Amino acid sequence: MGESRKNAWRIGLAASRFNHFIVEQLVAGAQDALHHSGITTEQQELIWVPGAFELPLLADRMAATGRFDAIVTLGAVIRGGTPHFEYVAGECAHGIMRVALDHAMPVVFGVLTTDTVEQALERAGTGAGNKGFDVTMTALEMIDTLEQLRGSAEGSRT
Ligand code: INI
Repeated sequence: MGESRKNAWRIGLAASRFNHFIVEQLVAGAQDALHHSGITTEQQELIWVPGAFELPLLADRMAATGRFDAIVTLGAVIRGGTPHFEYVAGECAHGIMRVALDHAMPVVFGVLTTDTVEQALERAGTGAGNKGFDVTMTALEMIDTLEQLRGSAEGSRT
C-alpha cells in the first residue's frame, strides 16, 4: 500500500447501536485494523445512530462534510429477531452503495446480516474473524487504489 498521503487519511466510522453487544466488537475490530495500518486515533471519527436503517443517511452526511477519505459502516441485522429483516438489511445495503457512488468514495459495508445471534458473534470475534477488521482493510485498500488511479490519470495528461 502506498505511503504517500496515508498519514493524512481520515476515516469515518458509522456504527449502529441496535445489537450493540455485537456492533461494539465490530467497532473494536475496525479500530484494530486502523491501528495495525498506522492510522492514528486523530485520523478517526466514530459516530453512532440507532439502527442499521439509519446508516445510509449518516454515511451520506459524513461524506458530504468532505472530511473523510473513506467511511466504514458497522451494524448487525439478525433475522431471528427481525420480522422485517429483508427491508432493514436490503435498504441498508442499497443505501450504502448509493452513498459510495454518489460521493465517489469508498463507503464499505460492515453490516452483519445473519440468521442468528450466534452467527453474528462468530463474525465479530477477535482478530481475523472480525467483519469490522476486514471491511476496514478493504476501505484502506480502496483509498489507495483510487489515489493511484487518480495519479496515473493525472500523469497521462502531462
Ligand atoms: N436495526 C438493526 O440494526 N438491526 C436489527 O436487527 C434490527 N431489527 O431487528 O429490527 C434493527 N431495527 C431498527 C432499524 O434499523 C431502525 O433503527 C428502525 O426501523 C427506525 O428507522
